[in-house]
Amino acid sequence: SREAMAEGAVLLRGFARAFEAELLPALREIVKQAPFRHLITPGGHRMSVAMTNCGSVGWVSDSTGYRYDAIDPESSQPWPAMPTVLRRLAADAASDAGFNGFEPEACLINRYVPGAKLSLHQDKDELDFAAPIVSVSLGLPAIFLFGGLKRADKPHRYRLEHGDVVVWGGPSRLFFHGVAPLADGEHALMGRQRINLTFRKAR
Ligand code: MD3
Ligand code: FE
Repeated sequence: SREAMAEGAVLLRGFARAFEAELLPALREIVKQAPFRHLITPGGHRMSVAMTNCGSVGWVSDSTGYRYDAIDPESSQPWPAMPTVLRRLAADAASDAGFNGFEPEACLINRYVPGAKLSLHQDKDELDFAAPIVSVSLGLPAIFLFGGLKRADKPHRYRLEHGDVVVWGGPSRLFFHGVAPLADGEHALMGRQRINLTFRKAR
């Protein structure tokens, strides 16, 4: 199904389920090479969400700021390559939402355990705001908070479940958003966690 969340934001419920059999083993391989870690924000806070990346660049945060980097600072090696199944999932979802030819460079992989959250923020570290962002939710459901261009805009709440894909383009690309503290639970395939993939063009 295809649902409009805001101008340019399209929710494709269950879209990733067709990719699951190839997707989950591919994610396991990435995490072996580049394990999840808790990044430190420039303000000195340890994020409750654990992160890793695949692709030619990855998003990192440390005391000096946020950036896209070709090298994983933990291993001093390039990030794992983006597997074909991830590229295909992102490109197929983008074209379903009206963005043809989406070729993401970066895939940020976020892991939430019960209680983990992501405070309201904007994604502004990319150079090309015309390119969409594609996000894939796996595992436990989460309440996604979706505001507006101003931090004070009251967020709408969406429950994102295993397999849901959202394509964010147009005006919504710069909207404030976040994730409410994850409720406890057990997912049949993913266990006691939520994994979110965000595919982006970084430069
Ligand atoms: C709306 N991740 O990594 S995905 C992030 O569930 C992030 O892990 C959340 O926000 C997560 O930056 C939300 C959905 C998402 C991603 C990027 C967006 C929504 C967005 C950029 C602009 C607007
Ligand atoms: Fe974000």
